[in-house]
Amino acid sequence: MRSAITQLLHKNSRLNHRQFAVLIDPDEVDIPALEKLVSIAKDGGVDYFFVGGSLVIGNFLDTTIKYLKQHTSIPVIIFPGSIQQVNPHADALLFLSLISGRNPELLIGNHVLAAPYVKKSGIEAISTGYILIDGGAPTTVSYISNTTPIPHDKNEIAVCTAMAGELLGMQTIYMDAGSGAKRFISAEMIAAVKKNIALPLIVGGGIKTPEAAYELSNAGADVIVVGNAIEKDTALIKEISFAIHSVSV
Ligand code: 1GP
Repeated sequence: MRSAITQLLHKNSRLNHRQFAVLIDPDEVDIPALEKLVSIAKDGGVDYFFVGGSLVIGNFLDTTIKYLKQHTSIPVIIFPGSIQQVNPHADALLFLSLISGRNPELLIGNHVLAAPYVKKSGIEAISTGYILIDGGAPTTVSYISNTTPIPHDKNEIAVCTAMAGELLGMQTIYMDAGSGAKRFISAEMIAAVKKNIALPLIVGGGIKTPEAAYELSNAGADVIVVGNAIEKDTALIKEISFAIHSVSV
């Protein structure tokens, strides 16, 4: 099983090199939009493309992944909302277990169904403890997953959940307020989680400005994920990337 991206995440986390992932929802792009994204992302020093979503309706996922692979050397990582989003052309796949929830299908059920396809495809699977945090309003992911996010101010629940993920052998933790969240995860919660685990920490949901990206990177997020805000304004890529990469710890 390949492990290049997992190793890269761990190395950058050890070295305190903050990283930036642009999340692409395949339902929201076409070829001209991808062309523009790729050209700005190359200039802007984007570290990863995440591709996927809780609900992907169209059939542009495969084209999106292939386009990104053909036109950039930026690693493409699938952030799957369902088994249907497993695709062998990406560099890696976040093999997510929704550990903040108590829905057995998203803790282990879907994984059993996906495992043979993932193994057969040879894609790098990054075991990821996925933790949903309340972002001020129900999001697609909280509705679709049928789980209750951890309350915004309950840092200790987030810390214990992340520690459990680490003890279970997961390779990274992804704390998410959900796409389009009204408020992003607090810097205090991120700092508390970071202090208690030695895994790369991915953070996303509702991050719309370079200031927010800086604050959360500075608090300990190894990878900042931005989707919605960039869909609305691609030019934000450069400013957010600059903010994240200017954090020195
Ligand atoms: C959602 O973490 C991602 O799962 C990104 O969220 O679209 O709000 O940036 P946004």
